[in-house]
Amino acid sequence: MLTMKDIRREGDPILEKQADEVVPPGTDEEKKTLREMLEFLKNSQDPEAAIKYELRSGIGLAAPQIGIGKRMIAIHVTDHKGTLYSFGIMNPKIISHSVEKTYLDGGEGCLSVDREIPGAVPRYARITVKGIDADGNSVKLRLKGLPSIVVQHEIDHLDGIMFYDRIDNEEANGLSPLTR
Ligand code: LHY
Ligand code: NI
Repeated sequence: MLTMKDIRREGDPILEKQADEVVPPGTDEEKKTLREMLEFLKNSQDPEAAIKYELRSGIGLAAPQIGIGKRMIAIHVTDHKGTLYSFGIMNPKIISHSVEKTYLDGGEGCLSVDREIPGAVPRYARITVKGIDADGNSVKLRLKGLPSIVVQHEIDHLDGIMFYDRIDNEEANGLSPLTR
């Protein structure tokens, strides 16, 4: 099982690289990795497991963060309405997005960054993402709110981009924030 020991921290070169596409539908090992990433997020949000394994609570994870330079992300997050978005996707691609942008009120954090970095990170308010799930099936998802922001944060990791690279308080000034 994955723990904080497996999480690469800022400064690790793998977090600065472009991750490789997974060859569809993904090998059994790649599918297993994706399931383990999702399991890590679930454990991190389970109060007992989090204490037992000393996990920092997380809602999203990208494969490069566990040292695997492949295009795979996992999300386990509840939106403002209480709907759970829990999935792993290989080769996630934003195929369309809103013109409207937003930012997370209070800024973003990162499991690979052990310090607080204030600042607003402009993100698309709504996105449509396609990719392949952990069973090897094609998926297409329409997302808004927190799930949309998390997916954009995770896809950035696949392109070697950290949230602080995108902090732009001036742009955010003209946007309406998303409150958690
Ligand atoms: N995980 C962050 C986490 O706290 C994701 C995140 C994204 C937090 C956006 C806040 C805003 O679970 C990661 O850093 N994954 O890359
Ligand atoms: Ni991150």
